[in-house]
Amino acid sequence: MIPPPMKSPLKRHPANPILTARDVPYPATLIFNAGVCKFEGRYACVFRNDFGRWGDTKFDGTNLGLAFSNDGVKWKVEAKPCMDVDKARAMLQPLIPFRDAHKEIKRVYDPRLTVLDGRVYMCFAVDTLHGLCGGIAVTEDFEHFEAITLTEPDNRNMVLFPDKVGGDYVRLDRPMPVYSHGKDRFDTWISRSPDLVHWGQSRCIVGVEDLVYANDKIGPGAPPIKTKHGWLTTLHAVDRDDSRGKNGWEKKWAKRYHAGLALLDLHDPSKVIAVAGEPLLTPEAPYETGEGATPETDGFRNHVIFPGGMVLEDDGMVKVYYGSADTTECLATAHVDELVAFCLANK
Ligand code: BMA
Repeated sequence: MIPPPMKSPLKRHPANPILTARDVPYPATLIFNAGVCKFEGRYACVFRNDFGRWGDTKFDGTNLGLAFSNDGVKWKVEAKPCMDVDKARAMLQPLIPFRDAHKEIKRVYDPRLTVLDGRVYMCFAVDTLHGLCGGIAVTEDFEHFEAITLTEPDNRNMVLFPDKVGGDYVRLDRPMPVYSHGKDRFDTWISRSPDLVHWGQSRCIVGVEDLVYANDKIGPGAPPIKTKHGWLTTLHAVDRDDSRGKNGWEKKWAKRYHAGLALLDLHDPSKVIAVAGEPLLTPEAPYETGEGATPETDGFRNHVIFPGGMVLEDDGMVKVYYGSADTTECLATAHVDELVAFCLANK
């Protein structure tokens, strides 16, 4: 008899949501999809802030806020965002030399942080007049950012590995092939680079069909962590049900986003060792589903869990940070060995 799939070991933190618009000292409405890392003795968090009127889906803008923490749970938000659209345009202008970045770049969002060789690399999505791109920038102080590369459209949800593999930088991303698929149906890809600028050897490593709980699209979540069993990496995995009705601020929201988990070979991460057979986290808590619909719980898009940060502590505990209902930032934890076992249960 086949044993039933192991349940996810991940536990929601009792302090959830750990970061909301109320913690932010400038106009802020939706605080979510943050990148989190440990850098110079403290936790750093760069979060997405879509600001406007509560309940109104027409936003005034998006910027990236910055917060620090000593324990990874309680955060102090800095007085100003670390990136807004004007700063992003100036930063990205060298990468689009024959176009005017002020016209070209519409917004920058969904930051992911990777510490590599003592510096912080930030991957982010960029909406441009000519499509959705993925960018990588580097910083040492979260104030000065230097842009390194920008993908062709359409691609986003890029995450960088925290170590080189076989001398190359490695990233996961999610290209968006609309011509061949004609609809949402996106998968997780891997690419390598000798210098962070030139990317290639691209392979699709996990397809939607590999996750029984996804029927729409899947892609990277947080940057992977290194374990002795392989690279452990979160995914976002979407199941769509068009019979779902109003579910948040929009008239209709048919998608549900789960967190998934995969284990990739340490020496060749294009080889997938295992993909967990059940979601790592599925929307259940009121701040994820919008149940109760208080202003705090009725999210912009309910039933969305989007992992964006993963921190491995010295004692083996793993902190997984995730955007909840595209409205707040949350935390869940488990031991790394339990996470690996959860993945391998489906091997
Ligand atoms: C995607 C992106 C994410 C967001 C998700 C759910 O298309 O915009 O930033 O979390 O949808 O709304």
